[in-house]
Amino acid sequence: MVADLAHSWLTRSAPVAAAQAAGRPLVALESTIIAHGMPYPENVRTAREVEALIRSLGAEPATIALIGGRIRIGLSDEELELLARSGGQAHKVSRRDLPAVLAGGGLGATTVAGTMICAALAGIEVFVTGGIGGVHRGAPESFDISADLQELAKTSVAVVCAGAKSILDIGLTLEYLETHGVPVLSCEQDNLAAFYTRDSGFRADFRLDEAAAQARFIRTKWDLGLAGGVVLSTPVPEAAAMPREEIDALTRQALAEAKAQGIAGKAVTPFLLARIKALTGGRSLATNIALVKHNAEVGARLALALAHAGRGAEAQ
Ligand code: PSU
Ligand code: MN
Repeated sequence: MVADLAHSWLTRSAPVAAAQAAGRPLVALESTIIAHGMPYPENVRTAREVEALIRSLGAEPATIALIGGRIRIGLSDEELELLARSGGQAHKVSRRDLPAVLAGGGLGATTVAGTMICAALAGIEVFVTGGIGGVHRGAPESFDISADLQELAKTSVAVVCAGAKSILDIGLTLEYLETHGVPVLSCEQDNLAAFYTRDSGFRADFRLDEAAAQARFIRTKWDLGLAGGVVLSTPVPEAAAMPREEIDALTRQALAEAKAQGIAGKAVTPFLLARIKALTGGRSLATNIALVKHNAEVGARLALALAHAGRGAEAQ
């Protein structure tokens, strides 16, 4: 009953509905990265290129946002443009904000947590983003822990990302995920990626390079009734990665500025991203775009593999 009521809030685009009816693999995409994570016009260009990339690999992209009181699964070009031009005026929608923005009929850009909720409702198992939110540095004082982590604990969607940004406390983020039983998979390397840089210095829980192996892992978790997400980390391509010392120094500077200006709550992550972009003269944006595209490739392959991976022990 509850699920039926929830479904009454969903509107699928025609391509998404057709793909699902045909049993083709889908990949969900978030919209906070468009409205709050990147400036115009790079944001909309990246969104379109990521969608095209996923399509070229045989999966259907489904960018998710809240528009006019509906949860929209799959957006038109004009709708992507609307979000991209919102200049951060769109609401940043995490679990807490979903009912307010839906009931109010406003424009909502979904975070990792918000997108996971909507993807799960729509029956989409794979979701590609840039980097997940996490435990912020100084969280023992500020209590700033992204709602993304709680969502990973309970909502059964695989989240493909370039790890977590070094604006976060990656060690504490991994501790939190372990406590909540969220497996952290890595491909292409043993360690978790650190968004702008390839190596966080922390080992992921399991390294699985092949999409088929990733899909078997994920299918087995869900077969067992172990609800909740899986993180699949993959590093930014070498050529686009930023030097670690540089990004660490700029991160410290941006964090100090945020503190001095009293930036808090949901404004923290967009502020840090924008400051790091300014401090790197735009180079961090190029890195961000490259990593999202690479994540899209890994995510599309995973979606295809999951579509082929049967359920149950015999299927293995
Ligand atoms: N990572 C990025 N760009 C982003 C975000 C993460 O590279 O725009 C967004 C995601 O939507 C993520 C959110 O879910 O920031 C986390 O925000 P917070 O720390 O306020 O939970
Ligand atoms: Mn926060």
